[in-house]
Amino acid sequence: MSESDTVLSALEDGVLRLMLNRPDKLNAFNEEMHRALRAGFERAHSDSDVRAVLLTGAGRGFSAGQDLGDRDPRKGGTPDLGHTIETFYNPLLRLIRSLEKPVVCAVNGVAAGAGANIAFACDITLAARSARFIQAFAKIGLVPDSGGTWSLPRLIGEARAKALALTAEPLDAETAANWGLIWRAVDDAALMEQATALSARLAAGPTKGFGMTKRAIQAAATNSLDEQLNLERDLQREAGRSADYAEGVAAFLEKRKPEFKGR
Ligand code: T3D
Repeated sequence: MSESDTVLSALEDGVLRLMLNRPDKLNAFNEEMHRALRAGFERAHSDSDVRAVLLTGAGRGFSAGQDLGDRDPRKGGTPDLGHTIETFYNPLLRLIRSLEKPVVCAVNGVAAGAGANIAFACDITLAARSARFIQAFAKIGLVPDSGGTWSLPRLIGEARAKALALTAEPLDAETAANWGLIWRAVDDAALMEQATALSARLAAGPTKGFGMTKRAIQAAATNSLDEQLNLERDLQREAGRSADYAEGVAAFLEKRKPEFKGR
């Protein structure tokens, strides 16, 4: 368990499970939850026993984004939202994207505002069939954050990105999967079992190779083909020197299951 109850954290079989835990607020982010989630991802970076992360939410929602109770304009003053973005959301997004270990996201219910875009930033996102994704920013006069204006057009194209962002219409999980925003929509009752099995499988895999694969795919967003080919050469050179590569090939030749150590 982490120090804060707002994110429940547990490490099992190489999987660090991080569960957003403010269910009465649909896991909306207050400062404590921001800090606890960041601590979870910082641990994932530094702890070699962590070989995959599973992010999910407690209760009927995944996350409703920023806690608007902390933004009540009737209490006076004008908030500096750029400060929150700089202090919390941007570092979180960078931690998720730069983690050289797989991040699985199990969207157990509604994902709105930053909650939706955090789910889209994870490496493999599964969603319960009943879940919905909402770019709720438009309803309160804000701009999509947490990488939404970057990930949405890349994943689904400008036309769909703009329509989702400007209308804030909910998108069901099945359509999100068909459009390529997430990997798969699964039956509600099967979500956690499938997400846990997938995370465990990834945690038992060649972590170094996974990390470099993630880095390469992300780099393709800004690289030319030549730059990408050179990157693949360099990463393959590094992967070829890993203990997991030697184990993978030996296991193939010996017709047995490989035992990857993540090195
Ligand atoms: O501010 C900054 O730092 C900048 C960063 C911004 C990032 C953002 O994420 S901005 C977007 C903020 N989020 C929203 O605008 C979404 C607000 N919520 C909703 O629109 C709806 O709750 C949902 C569509 C997500 C779900 O609707 P529904 O009908 O299933 O549930 P509900 O009844 O609206 O919510 C259940 C409870 O959760 C309710 O509390 P109550 O009445 O039972 O005591 C509701 O107030 C609370 N809740 C839901 N979302 C938030 C929230 N409380 C605080 N903040 C929320 N974002």
